[in-house]
Amino acid sequence: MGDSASSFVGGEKIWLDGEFIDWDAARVHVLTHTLHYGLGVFEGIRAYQTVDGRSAIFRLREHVQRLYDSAHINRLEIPYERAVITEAIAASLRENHLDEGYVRPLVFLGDGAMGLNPANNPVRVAVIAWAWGKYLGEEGMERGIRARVSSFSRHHVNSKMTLGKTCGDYVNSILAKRDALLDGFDEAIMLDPHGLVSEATGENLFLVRGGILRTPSIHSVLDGITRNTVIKLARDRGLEVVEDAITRDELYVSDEVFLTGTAAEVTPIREIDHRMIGSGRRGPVTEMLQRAYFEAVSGRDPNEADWLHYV
Ligand code: PPE
Repeated sequence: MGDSASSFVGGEKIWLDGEFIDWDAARVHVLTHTLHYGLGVFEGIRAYQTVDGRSAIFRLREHVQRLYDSAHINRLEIPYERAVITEAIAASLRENHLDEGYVRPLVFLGDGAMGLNPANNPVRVAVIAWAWGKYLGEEGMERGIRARVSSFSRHHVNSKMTLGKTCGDYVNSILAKRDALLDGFDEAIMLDPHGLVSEATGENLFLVRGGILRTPSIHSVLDGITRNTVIKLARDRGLEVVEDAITRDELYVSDEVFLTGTAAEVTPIREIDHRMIGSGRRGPVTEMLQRAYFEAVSGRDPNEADWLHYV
């Protein structure tokens, strides 16, 4: 996960089941159901310092909505009102004195019964905030990263259910990511079971070809909030955006390819499967959208003030 993941620094407080407790006290029993079978859901949210010095969470409403949607898809009932979770997310930044940071709400099944019918296991919620630098490295943001198409397929839509951000689904991502890193790449791009391009291990994918922005439709990918953001920013700037089926070889002949995600933000790809993409460096459309993205998250874009939730 880039160099940022290895330099993890713990914070002060974690919100667990309704209250803030000391960071080191937020531990769970080994019978925690989600630990065994992966049925849990989570979010990844970023807060940025804005131009006026205040800190703002980017698209908090949409992230909270997706958390509840993910839970609903998996038949997990979150035992708190949305307003409580929303406030816990903002408070987690304040409690840990973070002006900028990443927030991870996690809904998981606690201990109780083992086996595949977790009828009475408690649904537990944690909200954890920490400082997280550039997901794919500072250098990658400017130069672009090197990716490979993974030999692992993305889940079939009727197995993963792509609108849910489900813990266990990430085993698939970890398999692809670790192999890509071991083989000297920065990230893996995954194909769906039909062989069409879906997304990277924790990011959506876009390409630019003939001046048109193209991205796989949400039938095999997470409905990324950064993806949605970039589509709007691009359209507002007069770019045509098509949500479509994309083949592997189309990646190779694109002028530009980039990834989007809360953690990865907008990260250019300069090479895929040992083939140079475009000119082999961050392209002009990617750079323009990257700039537009950082203007939006930092409150410099007055058109997108609605997307900010001040901490
Ligand atoms: N696809 C996947 C599979 C995915 O996990 C993410 C987010 C995205 C697309 C982009 O979605 P959005 O963040 O709404 O634009 N991945 C999160 C987890 C990263 C991690 O390593 O943990 C994230 O970016 O927060």
